[in-house]
Amino acid sequence: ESSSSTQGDVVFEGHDEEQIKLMCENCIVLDWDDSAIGAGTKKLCHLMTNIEKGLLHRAFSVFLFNDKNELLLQQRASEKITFPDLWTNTCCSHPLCVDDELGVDGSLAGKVAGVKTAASRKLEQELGIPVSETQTKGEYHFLNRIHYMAPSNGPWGEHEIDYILFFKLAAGEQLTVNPNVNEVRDYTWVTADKLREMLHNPHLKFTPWFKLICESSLFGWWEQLQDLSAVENDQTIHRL
Ligand code: DMA
Ligand code: MN
Repeated sequence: ESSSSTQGDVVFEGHDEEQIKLMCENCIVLDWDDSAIGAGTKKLCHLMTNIEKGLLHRAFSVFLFNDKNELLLQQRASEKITFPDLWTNTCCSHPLCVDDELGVDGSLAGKVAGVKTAASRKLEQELGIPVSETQTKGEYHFLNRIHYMAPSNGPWGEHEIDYILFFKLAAGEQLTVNPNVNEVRDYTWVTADKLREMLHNPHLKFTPWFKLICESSLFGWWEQLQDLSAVENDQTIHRL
């Protein structure tokens, strides 16, 4: 779909131009076993009318921790078409339907490698964390995949197989954080106790996937941050 085809499109009325353009990106369309079966625009993949017919795509959620075991949270910009203004984990997005993000051989290891490439691309685009820093100052750990569906505002929603990635900054390292205001309204580093307090604050709103992950597994994983070997590389797709 070319960007000219988004002009005058009623579903984009009143939305931000930069975010409308991103709706032309090609997401990876999946069957329920997480095999790629095609490409679909971000727009197509996030319309509830398509999701209700079973359209499913690949996504990732990064949880980035510094060397004090604090997690970086972001508040989504008001410009975001889906889930604006909500607090969430460090960075979420979609690997695109291109060779270095698809995973060439269809193996889980290949798909994880593609998702990590996409994660570094988006950590730079959303939070201004240079790709060179995620490549050298810490390590990604693939934990598991979560299959979930969640409606957003208006005609929009999510239906994804979401790769959960922890990123751990190496001891003594620091990252450059310089948010893109079109993507990120605010950010903060939190301890587990601080996050628990935020989750109980009725004035703060969170994304549905972040709430699901907090309720199911985040705090347990967080306690094992020093050695994730017992919880990483889970082959099961968890249907939430
Ligand atoms: C989509 O995130 C991915 C998940 C796991 C919900 P997003 O809406 O932030 O994507 P993007 O940043 O590409 O708009
Ligand atoms: Mn999505």
